[in-house]
Amino acid sequence: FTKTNKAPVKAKKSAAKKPALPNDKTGLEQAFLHYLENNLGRDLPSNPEYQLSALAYVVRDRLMQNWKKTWQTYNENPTKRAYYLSMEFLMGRSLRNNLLNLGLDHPVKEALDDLGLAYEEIEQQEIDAGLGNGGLGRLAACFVDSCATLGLPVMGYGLRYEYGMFRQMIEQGFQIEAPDHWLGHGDYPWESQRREYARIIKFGGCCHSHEDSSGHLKVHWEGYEEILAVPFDVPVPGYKNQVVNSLRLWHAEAPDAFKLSAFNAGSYFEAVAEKQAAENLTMVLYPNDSSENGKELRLRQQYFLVSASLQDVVAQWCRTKGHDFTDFAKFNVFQLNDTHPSLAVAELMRLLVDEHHLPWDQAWSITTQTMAYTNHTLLPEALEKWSRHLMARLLPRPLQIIEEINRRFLIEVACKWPGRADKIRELSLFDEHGMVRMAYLAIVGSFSVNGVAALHSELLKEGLFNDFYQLWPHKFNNKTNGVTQRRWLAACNPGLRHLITDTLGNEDWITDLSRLAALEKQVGNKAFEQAWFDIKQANKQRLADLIAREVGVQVSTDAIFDVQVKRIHEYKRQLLNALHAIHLYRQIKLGNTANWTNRVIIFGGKAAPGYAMAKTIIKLINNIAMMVNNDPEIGDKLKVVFIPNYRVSTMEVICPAADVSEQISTAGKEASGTGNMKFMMNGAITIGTLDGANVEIRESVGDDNFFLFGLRAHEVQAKLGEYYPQSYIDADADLQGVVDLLRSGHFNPLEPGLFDDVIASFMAPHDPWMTLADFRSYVAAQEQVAQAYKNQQAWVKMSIVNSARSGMFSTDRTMQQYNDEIWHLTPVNVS
Ligand code: B1H
Repeated sequence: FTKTNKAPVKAKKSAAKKPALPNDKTGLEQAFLHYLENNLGRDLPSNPEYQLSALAYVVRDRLMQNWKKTWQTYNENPTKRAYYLSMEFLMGRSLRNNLLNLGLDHPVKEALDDLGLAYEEIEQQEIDAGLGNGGLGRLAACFVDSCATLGLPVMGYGLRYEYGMFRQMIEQGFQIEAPDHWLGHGDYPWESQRREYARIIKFGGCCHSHEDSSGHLKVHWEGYEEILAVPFDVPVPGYKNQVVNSLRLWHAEAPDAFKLSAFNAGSYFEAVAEKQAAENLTMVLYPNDSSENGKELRLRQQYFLVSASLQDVVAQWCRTKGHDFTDFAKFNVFQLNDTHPSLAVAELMRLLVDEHHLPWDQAWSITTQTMAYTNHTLLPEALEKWSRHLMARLLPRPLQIIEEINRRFLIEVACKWPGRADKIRELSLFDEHGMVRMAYLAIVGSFSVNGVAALHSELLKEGLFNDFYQLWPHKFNNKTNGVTQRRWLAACNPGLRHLITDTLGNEDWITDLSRLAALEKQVGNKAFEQAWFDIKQANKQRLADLIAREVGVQVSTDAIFDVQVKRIHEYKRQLLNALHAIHLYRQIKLGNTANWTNRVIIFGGKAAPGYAMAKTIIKLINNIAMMVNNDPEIGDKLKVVFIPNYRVSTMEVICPAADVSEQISTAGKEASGTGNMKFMMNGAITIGTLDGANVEIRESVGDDNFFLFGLRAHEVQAKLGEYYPQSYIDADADLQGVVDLLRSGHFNPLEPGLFDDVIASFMAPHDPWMTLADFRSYVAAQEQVAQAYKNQQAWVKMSIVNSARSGMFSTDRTMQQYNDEIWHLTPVNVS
């Protein structure tokens, strides 16, 4: 090594002059072999894991170039930036997506071909980054993809869990959880550690206040323990625009000085144990979708994310602007992904007031101009509350700040509703049990509050947040979710990608999904319709192979592929689908098979490990499957399969292959749904209730291209308290038959009583999901599905229309709206 102490300016210039890395077949081949041989010390043919590593390094080099350029562009044009704070980023695999966005997919395949290697086999080696539970986490991943593609200066902030979403195995029909040590399999090629940006996070201790020399009250947070937050950056490339944004994931470590005194005092064992405890903070993702568990470690994780991220942004600010925060809100905006990061409101106040000595009012004005909150659920059990006691012990200073925010807020409430003690009680940030209502904190501290689908946003204003809506109507808005068509169409459905591109004459739809509308002109074009059909059949074969491999069941691609994949939750009503499976089984056994359409009912999804009912529903589905699939009399008329370990990479095989998309939640319960959009884009027809974004999907495709059933949200609401499940059974012989069969123990001959709780749940008058109320209309809608599928041409037409009208469900549209109506960022041009 020669020591170079050149001035940085010069170094930067020479870096800028560096020739671009070769992106042609030969250049890529050489780069690949270079990494395989020199970095990994392997020769061809090596095993595919090494091939993946080598290929990832090749791609990483090319991302790095653009990453640096993007940073330079941002630094040279200091404009407003947005920060997406989220406890979850469900990224899945990155290789294919990165290749697509860099425009390297074709040359890389050619290069590998040349070397006698199969790209498809190599990419299978990549482990999903499962740093999320479901829709909320995957939405964050789609958002950052779209922001990079739009050239928006948006950075994601999250946690680098060492264990992501658990791996689900099915044994004897039961869900078994195994740890997902996704980082333990070697290094993660897409991250770069950035220790120079590490921050200290405080926990515990207590607060003391004293007057400073000018008579102002100053608060000191003392006696706390410190944990180090170390950032790992993951590149997020835009589509062929040279933009590479960052996803910054924080990892917890014990600082070097940690418990040094304890070590020195001879408490070696205790000190090591405590060090380990510090590092546990980011060890594991909490696997609860849509329910809160109130665990101390979860609160620690939330504060850790929020404090590290805000310190990072504030430090960056101070590097260029010193301690002048006048324009802070003009240059920074934080989007809170649900209430999980809502402590950001208190933490920004703390940083501004305690550490940068701003007066409260100025700090509050800045905070309430920089925070924006997205709500993702109306379910009461998912609304976060944290006990004041826990907060007092863990976060004494943020708690004090929340108390002060509340004191001032309640004065505002009293002015709006004089003499209304009930309003004070109902709107207070602290409930009657001394719990902090995190959603209220988020609303009070934000200038924007949005829901994630039109219906959901309306229900927020009418119900849950009505009082806040009356106080601040201008804060409330809707941003209907979307999905990125790069991953969810272009990358996962290459057959359709090529047909669409050939038909439209260009790939503009990859960055402007509304262009798909032009596909509708092809309806009636026999050759196009045939090609459309053939692609679906090929995709169904790919899924049939996966099912054969993972479930051991042979399914025919001539049958309807009827798919429900999502988290297992009572409100999503996998149970309704299971009852329908029993109904079909029973009809076959009764010989009522005139005009029959063969069907494969496909389930997938994880149950939270502590959610007993959801786990029993999985077991029920598997028991039904066992009975149905092994009965020769049933044959291909009906198959039921439960695909284990549903995750992003399995959805990439499933959604291009679905004929029917099951979106059957109890109306008013699913905030939006995003799986519904992936299916639609890939030409599946939805059978669904008027819930979440289904409403908008149906408006887009028209009621001829959507199978609607079930109670409406207001009907569900109106029925509460006078819902009698037995009356539906009395009025419906089919339902009676289904329930009797289930009760008889037909599906659990060796496990008596196993499904008693499930049966009791849908028989209870207080069943909030009203499963039986929708049974008849669901079966009727499914009969329409079966009849419609018989007319292949009409079905293909519906399929084309669904895809053609999916334009508005791109996250490119969603992000454009966030930007136009909330963030107001200027897009950059990197070149
Ligand atoms: C959604 C969650 C969620 N809503 C708590 N709420 C969690 C709540 O770990 N936790 O504690 C995790 C997740 N997830 C989903 O968000 C909605 O149910 C979907 O309808 C929606 O499409 C999705 C994205 O907006």
